[in-house]
Amino acid sequence: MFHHVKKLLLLSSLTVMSIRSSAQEMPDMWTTGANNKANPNLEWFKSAKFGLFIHWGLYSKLGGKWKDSSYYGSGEWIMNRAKAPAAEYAKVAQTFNPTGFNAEQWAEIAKNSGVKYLVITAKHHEGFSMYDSKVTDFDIVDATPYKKDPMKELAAACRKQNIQFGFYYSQFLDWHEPNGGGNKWDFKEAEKDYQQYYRSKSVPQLKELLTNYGKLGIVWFDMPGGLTVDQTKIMIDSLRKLQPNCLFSSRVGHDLGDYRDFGDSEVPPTPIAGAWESIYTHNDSWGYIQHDLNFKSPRDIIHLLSNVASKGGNLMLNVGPDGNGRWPEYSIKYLLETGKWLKKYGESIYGTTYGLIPAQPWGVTTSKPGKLYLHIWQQPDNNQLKIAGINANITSVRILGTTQPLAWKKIGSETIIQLPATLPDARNTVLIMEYKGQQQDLSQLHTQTVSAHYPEITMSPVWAVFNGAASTKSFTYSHYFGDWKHDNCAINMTQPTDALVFPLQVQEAGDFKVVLDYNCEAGAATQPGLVTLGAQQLPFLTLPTGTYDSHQPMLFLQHAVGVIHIDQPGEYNLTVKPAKANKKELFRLRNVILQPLQ
Ligand code: H79
Repeated sequence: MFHHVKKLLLLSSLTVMSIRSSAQEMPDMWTTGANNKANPNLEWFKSAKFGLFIHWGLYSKLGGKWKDSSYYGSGEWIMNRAKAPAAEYAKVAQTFNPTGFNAEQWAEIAKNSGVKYLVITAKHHEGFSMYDSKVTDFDIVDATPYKKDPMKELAAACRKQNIQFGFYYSQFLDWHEPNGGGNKWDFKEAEKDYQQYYRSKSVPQLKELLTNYGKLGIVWFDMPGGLTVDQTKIMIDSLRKLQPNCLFSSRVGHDLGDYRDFGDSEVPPTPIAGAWESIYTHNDSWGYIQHDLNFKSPRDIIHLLSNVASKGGNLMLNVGPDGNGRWPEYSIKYLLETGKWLKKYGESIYGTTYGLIPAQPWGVTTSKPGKLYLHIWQQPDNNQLKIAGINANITSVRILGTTQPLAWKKIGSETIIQLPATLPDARNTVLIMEYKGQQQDLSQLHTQTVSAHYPEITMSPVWAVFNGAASTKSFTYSHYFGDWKHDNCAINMTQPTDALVFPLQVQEAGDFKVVLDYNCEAGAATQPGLVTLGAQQLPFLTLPTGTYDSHQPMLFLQHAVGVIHIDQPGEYNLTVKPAKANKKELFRLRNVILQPLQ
């Protein structure tokens, strides 16, 4: 006999379910927020949704090798990591001759990849200027055999393709200059005059970029430092005069940017209003590394793009051309493949905002007035999409790009859409649901949909209700160097009262294996924990995975703790908590995974 699972009376209808009042603030070690001012210049940016980032500099010529050593991780940091003397590193310029660079071709690939804006490194932390600068001789025209300004051509080629063009500029770090931030292996920290650096290089160069390359969409600042709020304001004002419509990224510092950037390779856990951007690189490095072949697949890119869009943001994806000016073959191939997907399904990305219903076992949603786009990443095994919470009057449901209506019906609060046995795109087929009237914004709803028709249901604690001291924290760490990962975990669970409660909307009865995905330090291992659903209890002991250190991979264990049975569809609460008062926090819980058992 299975225990009968009691329905939760509290959660008797969708409208009274717990809805997050405001999006969660993400702690981050280098991101600052934006100024939140109303800004008409943000309109193009907010509807663009997909941008291309390009890291290109002397590090691209090195390709991840300095002397006899190969480096992994962020290739544009190679000078810093090798502590290469500035004078010696500067000699790389003497052989930097990117004859393979073809602005027209770059812009054409960008166009066919479906990006609406392009941001390229004018100067990264290494201090080398990839454009014709009068401020220094350490630039591509004066210091290399190439002798030409590739940025002039690229700016023109992008405009021809109707792509907004922008520059990345590292305004504080400059390992080539005695007064620039960061190089302490050649220059004494105590002797640095950052003001002098801003006055003599940074600001004059930013002025060149804002003067000589036509209308810029964005100046993408990175790594603020050395300036007070007032000094930053003065700098921004002096630059804005040159191009009042140009957007500045939030990494200009002190919350003075026009839109918000998250950390490198970070997507916020919950939908967020306003203008913001996630940045990712195609492989592990931003700058070209010859031996870095860990490229994201077209499916990965399409999922990343639709996931970011479903939360209301832009994705700017990076490619690292080599020292000859050629893009990695996989980057060309997979970006063009993404572009093909966008040709068909772009309506569900461009000009959209976050989805009005929460993430589903099958995928995510994006929206426009009167339209909900359903991004199907995972087809249910019964070919029926069952969705709770659609309260608008549906007028039609179609596969995007076809005129063939899909059959749908409403049963209670659920909408059931009949899918064809095979979807046209196994990576992400998008349905368009058109409706009249208002659709309630349920994007912050805590409830997790559980269905037996998917291989597994993954639930982040970000959506749990936190009792006692339990809370959530974003853990940041890298595998190699600068290839940041970010995982939100539940923390501070030491007492049975520090419980996580996951409100579930279960669509089908069944047995489910409960798998806890967590990190646990050795000292916290073997502590007793408990998963409960009604009267059912799954006791477990924590297992060690290793410590957390931002410069080490954070290891997670997928620990199967038992089976629960659900008698009938409905609303339930699943809780995870310490079984007794423990000395240490139970673990850092990243996900609760439910696997339907056959
Ligand atoms: O251009 C790419 C990166 O090179 C750049 N942002 C993206 C778009 C970036 N620069 N710095 N960071 C990202 C943050 C780096 C922080 C750290 Fe470190 C580098 C932490 C560990 C290594 C600096 C050096 C702080 C500690 C050691």
